[in-house]
Amino acid sequence: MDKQTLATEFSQHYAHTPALIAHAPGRVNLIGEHTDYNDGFVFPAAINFGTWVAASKRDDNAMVITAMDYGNQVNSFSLDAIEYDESQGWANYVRGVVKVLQDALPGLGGANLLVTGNVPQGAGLSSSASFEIAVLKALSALYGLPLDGVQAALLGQKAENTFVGCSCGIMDQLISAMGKEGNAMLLDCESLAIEHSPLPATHQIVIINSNVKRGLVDSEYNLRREQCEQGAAILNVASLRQATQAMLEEAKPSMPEVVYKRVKHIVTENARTLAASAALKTGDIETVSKAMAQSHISMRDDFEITVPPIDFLVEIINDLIGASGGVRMTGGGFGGCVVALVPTDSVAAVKQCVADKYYPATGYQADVYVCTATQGAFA
Ligand code: GAF
Repeated sequence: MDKQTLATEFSQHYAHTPALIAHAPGRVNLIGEHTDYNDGFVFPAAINFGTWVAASKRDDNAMVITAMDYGNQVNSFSLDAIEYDESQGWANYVRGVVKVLQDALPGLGGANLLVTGNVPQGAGLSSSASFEIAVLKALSALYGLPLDGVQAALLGQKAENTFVGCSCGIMDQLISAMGKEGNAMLLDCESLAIEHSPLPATHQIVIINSNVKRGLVDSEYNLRREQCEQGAAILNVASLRQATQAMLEEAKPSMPEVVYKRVKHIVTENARTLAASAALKTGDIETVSKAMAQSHISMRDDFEITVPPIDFLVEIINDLIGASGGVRMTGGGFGGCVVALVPTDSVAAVKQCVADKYYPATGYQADVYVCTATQGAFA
């Protein structure tokens, strides 16, 4: 959606022009899965799919939101009483961020919002984080509230944890707020230190949507988090960031097998994330390739968050590109997308391979997006 079209739509809904338009991107995670809420490392990039929010001030205490992608449904509430709305699930992302923003910073007033986006939903590309960050950007700009990218991300995460009910980590909100064009971002989820890292000009980010859908809240995501916390408690560490392979092997006899496997994934995934991000810097694609392949196997066998159609996509793309690129599931899991780093001259072959093999083997139709890494949220 271009800004002009959104502004025109806004005028039709609210009978005046918007004061501003904010945008926040979705993300793809190249490697480092479920490590964020264990204080570990992740390596995502912001992508050229996102959420747009057009906004104007109101002179009362009401928030009025029109969702273009839900048949122009309207949800409104007073800043004085923000409750969870069972009837319009999408509205709770706005209600949640407004509540935490209001608690964190004084000066917020009512607003009219018009929202639209093109991040595929339930696909592991962070449509909800992009929605949260776009609303936070729009409202903080509208009311001149001093909210930087890291604070916005922390508020978005808090809204999701405390209001929406998903115990997500910080990765999605932080990359949506802080992404840099042409770069992936190595994020230390303990210190929140960020290192932008240019993506190689020789490769493209190709995302293959399996179209196997599974909402995070409904999935086993929260259970994985609990199992990681159980592992940290058994190992007597504050978070699995401190766990090592040696500690894990020593504690193995006193650990339920499932917890052992979850911890093993986190410990090895942190190491792979650091190895892959360092290798990408020096153009060592073979190491990146290996790390992504092992990451997928670990998500499949130890963290148990992949599904057969996703495993199939990874297998056929891996067979095709080998060590010239990398491929793995991306995001929370239980469906969603595969991310591949593909040499530019192999992109057409990857598309063809998916078109030829995926539907006959699985009964699902895939969508393929050749993406660019974009800048984070702006207003
Ligand atoms: C989801 C969560 F929102 C993130 O915080 C992260 O844990 C991810 O799943 C898995 O790496 O996107």
